[in-house]
Amino acid sequence: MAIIDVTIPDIGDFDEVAVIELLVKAGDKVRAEQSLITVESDKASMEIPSSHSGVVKELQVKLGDKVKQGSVVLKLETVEGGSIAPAAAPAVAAPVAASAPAVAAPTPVAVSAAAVTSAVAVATPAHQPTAMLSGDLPHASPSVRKFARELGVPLNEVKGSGPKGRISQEDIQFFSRAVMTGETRTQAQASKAPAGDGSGLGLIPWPKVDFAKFGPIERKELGRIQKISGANLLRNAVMIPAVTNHDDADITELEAFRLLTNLEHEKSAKAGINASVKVTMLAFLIKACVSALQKFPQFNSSLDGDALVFKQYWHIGFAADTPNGLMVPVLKDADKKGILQISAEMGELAKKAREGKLSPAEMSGATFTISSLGGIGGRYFTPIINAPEVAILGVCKSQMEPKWNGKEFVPRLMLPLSLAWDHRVIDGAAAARFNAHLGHILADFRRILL
Ligand code: CAO
Repeated sequence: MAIIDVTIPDIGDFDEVAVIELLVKAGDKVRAEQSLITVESDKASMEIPSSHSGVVKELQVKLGDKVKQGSVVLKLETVEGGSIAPAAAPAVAAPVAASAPAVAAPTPVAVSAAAVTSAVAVATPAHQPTAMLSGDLPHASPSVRKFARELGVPLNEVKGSGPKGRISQEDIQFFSRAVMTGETRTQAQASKAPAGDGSGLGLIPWPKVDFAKFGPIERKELGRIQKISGANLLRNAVMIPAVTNHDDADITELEAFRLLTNLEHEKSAKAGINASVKVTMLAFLIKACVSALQKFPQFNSSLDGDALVFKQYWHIGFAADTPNGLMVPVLKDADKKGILQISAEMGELAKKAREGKLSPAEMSGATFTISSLGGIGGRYFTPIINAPEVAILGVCKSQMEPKWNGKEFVPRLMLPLSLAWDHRVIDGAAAARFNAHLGHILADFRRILL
């Protein structure tokens, strides 16, 4: 047994973040990886986990405190063998050296333009405020704060109806409903509206079924990433009027070029020349998407109230399947990088994602996302847009198909593309042109130089 300091780990690009929630108190028993506090910057909320199992001796932070990497969160009396073993806790980064301060990787709770949807979850609306960082934290209980975070509701924009403006769960529901429907509180209160009159969603309750009545069952809690992504997916699915255009791209020549490049790399590697990067189809897709995003800038924008924000940078998120759930690392400045660099960086980001070592910064700032199921299979699907982005490209497995060339059927390798887009920003003709441009580039990649 020993008393150690549990400190704030590497939290990416943020200098200082505010403590917005205390999840434990002195005397509490905690497990390694259990969340201790929630911190929030203007871009992200994350829970800071314990690096060891033990008993909390003394909290060293209070609500509203500003902390940074290395700040001591609490003093912990450890139990033997209670530290994080990398093998036992793949979702947690930074194995801890015996004499080093105890740190574990933070878990993003609401990272702007970050992790997980179909591709994506954990995205924050464009109007996500920087609130709660100063001393005047909105008055709300931890459970209400948690509820707000799950719905992506910015607490400082909610008017509390309780004593001294205290925010209740009902206030959060009103706020989220008002954002979706434009309804005022008075209308909402007056309306126990029947479905179909246009106010509110008017949904009937979720069915409650005693499954065990019909056969044996096993109940398993959702994982942390699933819980976070679920709330974000729901918001994105409900709030975005999304449409999907399906198309195919002829990648016969591009795939032949990719295979040849990889073969040459293998030969060079065997000859001792350092050329080990494996070029993937996704790297070409990222580059082709940047070309399409530059040609059709509204796809690289975000809605901000009644305005559109056009981004002059091209950061592409890509969905990565990991043991902890779906994550969306972001490849920054894809316009400035070549296929080899993109392939190498994607490989590193995907590895980090699988090991649970992505920092919030590595999951933030995407302007467009690609979700590729190409290595697995399928034909087409409708990905959910990662708000506040306005479009996402789904990619499935390429297949050899007979194509009519005007004289005869010839075998061509066809890549199925599914582009989902926000109809408030984009229209069907633009989406069809975007896909056509992608197809044009992928059919002959030299066109990207024109
Ligand atoms: N068509 C046919 N084959 C494809 C392909 C495509 N569109 N895309 C990839 N492949 C092949 C690759 O060539 C590779 O084959 P070899 O091993 O023979 O070279 C194999 O599939 C595996 O590729 P990969 O998946 O490892 O590599 P990638 O660059 O295509 O993808 C990554 C990387 C991180 C995106 C991927 O590993 C992954 O996690 N995909 C799942 C994403 C996901 O779940 N999206 C759905 C979100 S909705 O819930």
